[in-house]
Amino acid sequence: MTAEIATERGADWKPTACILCECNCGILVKLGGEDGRRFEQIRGDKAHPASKGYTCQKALRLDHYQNGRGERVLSPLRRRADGSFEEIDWDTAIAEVAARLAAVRDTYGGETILYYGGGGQGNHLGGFYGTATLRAFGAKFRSSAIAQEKTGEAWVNGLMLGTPVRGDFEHCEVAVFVGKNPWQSHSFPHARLTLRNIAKDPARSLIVIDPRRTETAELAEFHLQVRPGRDAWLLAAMGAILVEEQLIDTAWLGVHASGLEDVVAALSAVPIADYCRISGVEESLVRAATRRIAAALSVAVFEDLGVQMNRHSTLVSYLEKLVWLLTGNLGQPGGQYAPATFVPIVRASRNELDPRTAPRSPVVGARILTGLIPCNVIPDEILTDHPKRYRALIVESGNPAHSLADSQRMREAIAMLDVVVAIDVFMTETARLADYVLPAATQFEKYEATFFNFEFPRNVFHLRRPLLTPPEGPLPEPEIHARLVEAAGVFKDAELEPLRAAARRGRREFAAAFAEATKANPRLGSVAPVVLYRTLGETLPNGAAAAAALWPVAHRCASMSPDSVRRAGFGEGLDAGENLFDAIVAGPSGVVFAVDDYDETLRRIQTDDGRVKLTIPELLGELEALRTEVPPGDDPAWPFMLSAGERRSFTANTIIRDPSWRKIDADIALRVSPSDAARIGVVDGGQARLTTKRASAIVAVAVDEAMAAGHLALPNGLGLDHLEGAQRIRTGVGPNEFTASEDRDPWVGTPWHKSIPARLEAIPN
Ligand SMILES: Nc1nc2c(c(=O)[nH]1)N[C@H]1C(S)=C(S)[C@@H](COP(=O)(O)OP(=O)(O)OC[C@H]3O[C@@H](n4cnc5c(=O)[nH]c(N)nc54)[C@H](O)[C@@H]3O)O[C@H]1N2
Ligand SMILES: Nc1nc2c(c(=O)[nH]1)N[C@H]1C(S)=C(S)[C@@H](COP(=O)(O)OP(=O)(O)OC[C@H]3O[C@@H](n4cnc5c(=O)[nH]c(N)nc54)[C@H](O)[C@@H]3O)O[C@H]1N2
Ligand code: SF4
Ligand SMILES: [Mo]
Repeated sequence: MTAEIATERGADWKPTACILCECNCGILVKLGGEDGRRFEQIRGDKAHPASKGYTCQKALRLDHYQNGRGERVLSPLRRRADGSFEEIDWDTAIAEVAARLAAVRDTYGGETILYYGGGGQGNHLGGFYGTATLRAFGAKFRSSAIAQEKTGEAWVNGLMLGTPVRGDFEHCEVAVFVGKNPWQSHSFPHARLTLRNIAKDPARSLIVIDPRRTETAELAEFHLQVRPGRDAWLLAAMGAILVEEQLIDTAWLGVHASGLEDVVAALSAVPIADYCRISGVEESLVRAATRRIAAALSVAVFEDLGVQMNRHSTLVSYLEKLVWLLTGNLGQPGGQYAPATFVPIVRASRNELDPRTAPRSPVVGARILTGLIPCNVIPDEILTDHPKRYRALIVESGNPAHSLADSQRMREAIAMLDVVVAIDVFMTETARLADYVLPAATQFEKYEATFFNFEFPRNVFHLRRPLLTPPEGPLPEPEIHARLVEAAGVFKDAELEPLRAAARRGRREFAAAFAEATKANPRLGSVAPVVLYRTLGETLPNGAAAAAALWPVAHRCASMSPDSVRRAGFGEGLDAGENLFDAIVAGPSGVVFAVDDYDETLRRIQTDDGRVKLTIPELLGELEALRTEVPPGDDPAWPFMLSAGERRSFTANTIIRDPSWRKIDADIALRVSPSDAARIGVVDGGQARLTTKRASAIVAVAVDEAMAAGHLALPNGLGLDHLEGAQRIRTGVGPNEFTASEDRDPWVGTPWHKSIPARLEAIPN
């Protein structure tokens, strides 16, 4: 750390990161208050190599997570027969949970234990240790929120490129956002600054595809105001225009891609004018935006929930990628890049991509991608008498009874299980349905990190240090998993003694001892994170035992991306992994673990022949079938399309439960266009009845000029309880009361949350 940064921070400013979105901006926190535990002041950390001092308004309100009125769980809890909970001590909780999971394994097989979660926007270390618990009890299947948003894109990226990619918005000439509102949702560094820079530069353009005139669309040169759920027709038209107007970069494609003929044939057959009309966007505007993309030196694209949680989501992911691939926007500044990997979090494996070996879920046979069961099929996998139905559920840092599609069916499914264990900081909607609740320390009371490491050309990993000690009761997840694994009897503590002794002598000796021990007893290797935590962990400085599981990760990263790690200054060979690991443990504001050049992206393409595969036959079939499909949204019985779960200035999934963290109350209301509001007779600040095929409820209404007629938007992160005195108070209604688990993508099971047929009615006086 330089002297300058040390003074700027001063002694009382402690470095950590914001945990509210995947950017994880570095922040400095000044603690205060009577007990010294309040987050009195928060500001951006200039020493953080990715965010460099940037934050948005949400980070400044993090005290509401740490010290808000969410119902914090302070002791392990066990459900009584009458549904109430009693406090139990940790030894009892661990012994009983282990016995219950073992009983499920012995009676029905370990594969009937499902693990959901493992981390939200700011915490992935716990889920890493959770892998050891799964192995200890023979569990095979896991799921997380990623399997309700990113698996379609992961499949398409896997088939076409063999690697995840992201857009370089800082340097692009043209930025395209498809169902993404980065002004509110961020997802790349310095989002608002970057958007403003593009908007004010006459040489650059912003293209936004969104039914709402969002804050991002407001800045855009081209706003393609698509009708909800009709992006497939729009993107097909854009691809077809590239072909028809001969805007394809054939020179680049000739060198870097294969399968162009099939794609050109399929796109040539698209009736452009019809598809533009179906999409609701003027053909001249679609053509102008497409030409702008083709004319640009570089185009960066981000598709997100507006299309990933929508009809034809996997097809749309494919068409979106075709648009930037056909125009040659891969592997150059301002185009798409493949970041170096620390932990592969959204990467489909070769096994998963190969139809002969692709794993499937045990009951309904749903495709498993990135190791995850599609969230929408979880109820189908439980509410059945199939012999392999799940019998037990471990939920860690997730709130599936609230966040996943169809809360009603999810609650029914959870009630059918033999045992449910929730590991959470708070008494969540899911924890309340559990048999055991194991209280976790908050993300500021322990070592934490995320694996959302997508920066380029300098990629960053940040191991955060605790700011506070946990109160009596809650434990960090690595300790919880270590105790569960020990209770499962996977190893005897005496087996760890030689490893501990070796760790005290040095890292080299430890490496040799670890290799030997796991060879002699493969069960030790199967729970490696816990073994490392209990051995190597005890020798790490500043109580950083939880970092121990990152030791093999650092080595794997250094061996998989040796040039990148060397360029980041960590040397070569075994030293590189060791040096990287030491730097991670030593660096309180994050570490640049990989430095790349732009060509690295092309080298990271992992298809059979190292070229981009343009053809995905299944999806070309779906493209063809659009011709005869009745587009959604014209059913007179359901005059509205509801987007359930919009990101706003004060939403953050279900991480903050205290509603007073919001500075704007209207943030929680259903948005309606002025013309619809007038027609129905609802007013801004009033209430109305919202109905879908799944539910009907009264909601607060905000009349919003940015909404298109016929479109409704309900925010995410509502319908959460917090405590006022001893009373639980609920704010708003959970978006997934209105959603249905069967409404999902045929390939990967992602939900159609953003175009739900709905009715909205005034409430009679
Ligand atoms: N403030 C805030 N930021 C967040 C989060 C948060 O909770 N709050 N959560 C984080 C997480 S987990 C994620 S995954 C990201 C998600 O980030 P985004 O995907 O940007 O979030 P959303 O607001 O859900 O959806 C984006 C846009 O999709 C549009 N949309 C709705 N229907 C359609 C449609 O049919 N077609 C198209 N093209 N667009 C449509 C909506 O109008 C909206 O503007 O945000 C992250 N950042
Ligand atoms: N209808 C609809 N539904 C949606 C969306 C939508 O747009 N529309 N968006 C979806 C998206 S993109 C996402 S990512 C999901 C998110 O849904 P989930 O996967 O359920 O994640 P979160 O809501 O972030 O829940 C995080 C949980 O972690 C807990 N937690 C916080 N810190 C810690 C910790 O240190 N340790 C432990 N053990 N727990 C902790 C919080 O209390 C909370 O219960 O929601 C999804 N649901
Ligand atoms: S952009 Fe995301 S991580 Fe950064 S301060 Fe805002 S919510 Fe937090
Ligand atoms: Mo998400």
